[in-house]
Amino acid sequence: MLWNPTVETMPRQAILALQLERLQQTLQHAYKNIPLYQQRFASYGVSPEHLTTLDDLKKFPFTTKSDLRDTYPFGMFAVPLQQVARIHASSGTKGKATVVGYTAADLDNWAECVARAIASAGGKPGDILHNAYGYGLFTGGLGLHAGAERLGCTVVPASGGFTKRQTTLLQDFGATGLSCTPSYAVNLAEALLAEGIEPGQLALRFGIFGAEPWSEEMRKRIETLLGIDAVDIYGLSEVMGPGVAVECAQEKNGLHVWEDHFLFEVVDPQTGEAVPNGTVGELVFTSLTKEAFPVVRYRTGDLASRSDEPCVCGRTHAKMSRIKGRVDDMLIVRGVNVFPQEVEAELLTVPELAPHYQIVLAKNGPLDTMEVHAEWRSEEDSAKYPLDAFHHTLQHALHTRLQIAAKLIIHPPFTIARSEGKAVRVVDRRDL
Ligand code: DLL
Repeated sequence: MLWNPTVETMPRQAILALQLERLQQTLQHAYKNIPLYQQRFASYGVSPEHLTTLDDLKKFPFTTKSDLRDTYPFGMFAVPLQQVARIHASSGTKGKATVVGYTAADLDNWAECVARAIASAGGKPGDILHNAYGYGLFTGGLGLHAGAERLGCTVVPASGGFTKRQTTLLQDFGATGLSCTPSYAVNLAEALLAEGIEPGQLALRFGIFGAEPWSEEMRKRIETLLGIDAVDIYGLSEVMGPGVAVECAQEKNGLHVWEDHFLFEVVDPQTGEAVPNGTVGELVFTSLTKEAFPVVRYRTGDLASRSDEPCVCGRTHAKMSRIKGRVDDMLIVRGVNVFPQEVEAELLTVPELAPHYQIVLAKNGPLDTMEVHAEWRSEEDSAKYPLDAFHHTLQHALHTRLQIAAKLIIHPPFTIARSEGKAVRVVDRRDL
């Protein structure tokens, strides 16, 4: 179902015209009200008048996470604090939180984007959405909440954690949709199975999962475990929160970016130059309607490619691929680039392994060591295999895929720590 058919199927030419108009307004607004943009534009010798085509955006400087940290907490707000209706923050792993603000109109647009996203995932008015994204400074909980209400769903604001209570609520309230991180979806599915609840016994029909990277293999696992359609939703606090982009349940192949609110570029992370469609690079976003916290060419650190191919669902908004990894979570192990999702994809080709894993990096003298910790799905599965041969085969497959040798350790069921929000996939002890 399309929540806003007029906008979601707008002809490309109309989208581009709308983007140009809104981009000009955004640049003016940011330039006038945020000292960092004034200084930065000046040092590049540009001002908002220099933008007469969408392509002119390339003349403008990038904004980075460190710009947001340097102006902590409210230095990037473009309206007086009295007009800021809500604040969110992302904790980040390094240093200070990134603080973002929303006016009432921003919150309204956000709810619209998320309503479109839930509809794209297969939700409709009257659905019961069990929302297990964390509520609080994290944008996941309140973001999905407002969008679901806008769509006309009944929202169960479960938030993260207290898994036993969640499984009870899922059964008793008859949720038809589930929103949480993919790793928590697996956690919930296992908890349900442990209580003897099989997929299909619940009323669940669709899930809308994001906030962390996940692979196609993980999607298949979740769909089987819960008997649902699992759809990828993307977003980040700096740009808005969840709902910047979403897959459609029809294709499940790439995420439509709501281009009436966001303009996206894909650039080479090293040079900052645009890469061709289909080539993976760093996603860069410019907001087009935000009042409190406009961002111009914000470098997300997320790696994906772009596609302008028409989609069977009828939506005309361009697509980004699923996130392939982050510029900064690409592990460099003994000089080789390793993406945690590659490890996930290889492990999950083995049905007897649970969808939980952790990569541990350490030092042996000057040399990096890499361990991959995996887990059997059940005691019976672990008993099925002649351990040495299995180990050897899988370790070899990992080596071939990653181009680096890793020590594989397979643990008994339920030994790897379960996530309640964003999963911790990598433990890097090399600095210790
Ligand atoms: O994670 C917003 C969100 C909430 C998105 C709920 C989807 C669902 P932050 O905490 O600011 O915001 O983290 C943003 O999470 O830059 C990506 O690296 C990662 N991320 C978000 N969605 C996806 C996804 C929320 N679908 C950071 N696939 C982003 C892969 C994702 N990574």
